Amino acid sequence: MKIENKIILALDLMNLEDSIKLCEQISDKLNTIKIGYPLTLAEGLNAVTTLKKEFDFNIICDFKVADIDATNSKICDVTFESGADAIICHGFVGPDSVQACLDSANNHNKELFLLTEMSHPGARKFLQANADEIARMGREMGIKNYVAPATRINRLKEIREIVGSEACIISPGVGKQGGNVRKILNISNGAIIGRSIYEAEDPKKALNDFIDLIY
Ligand code: BMQ
Repeated sequence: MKIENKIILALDLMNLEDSIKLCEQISDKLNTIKIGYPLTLAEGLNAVTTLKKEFDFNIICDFKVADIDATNSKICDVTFESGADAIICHGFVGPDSVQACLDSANNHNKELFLLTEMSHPGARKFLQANADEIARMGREMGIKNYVAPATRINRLKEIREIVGSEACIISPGVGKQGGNVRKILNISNGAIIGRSIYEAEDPKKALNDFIDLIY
């Protein structure tokens, strides 16, 4: 997946109309957006289908899929059929659950991102202790794409070492959560940015300011 300007917009607005307006403002500078539960629970998977049709972005569905294998297959299949180009799954559920997501992605000729460690403070409590193992599992399974935190640069480096230089890592936690876009893009292939853009008075300017910091 080629991420224009190395920025992925986390489109966590609560309705499709506002989402379309925002996308119209930024679509000349971005080609990849991440859509999660806020927008899809509010508007349905139709939000994915509509945004894909209107803008032809790369759409990463952030559903943090974390169920048994049979259920994961169904979640991934319906997501890919709605027009998503990629889906994010959790790794802590283990290899059978993750394999079901990978199989669905491969069957649809789409991509899977494996979430390793999360960016928020609470990730230290349970997830951090197992994040390296999750990344190792992903590598052994042949997974090419990962999510790792922009808020802990040392952990990001450690996860990069495990998954290897060829893997694609995208990182949430820039801006509002404190991560530095320039620093993390020495390690990650893309920065996921939400509120710092969509809550800004001028989202286009906010995005351009991030791009100026990168280049
Ligand atoms: P924001 O830039 O903090 O507003 O948004 C970050 C986005 O990344 C949100 O959609 C979060 O749900 C998501 N996210 C995250 O912040 N940390 C993680 O570890 C995983 C994740 O998906």
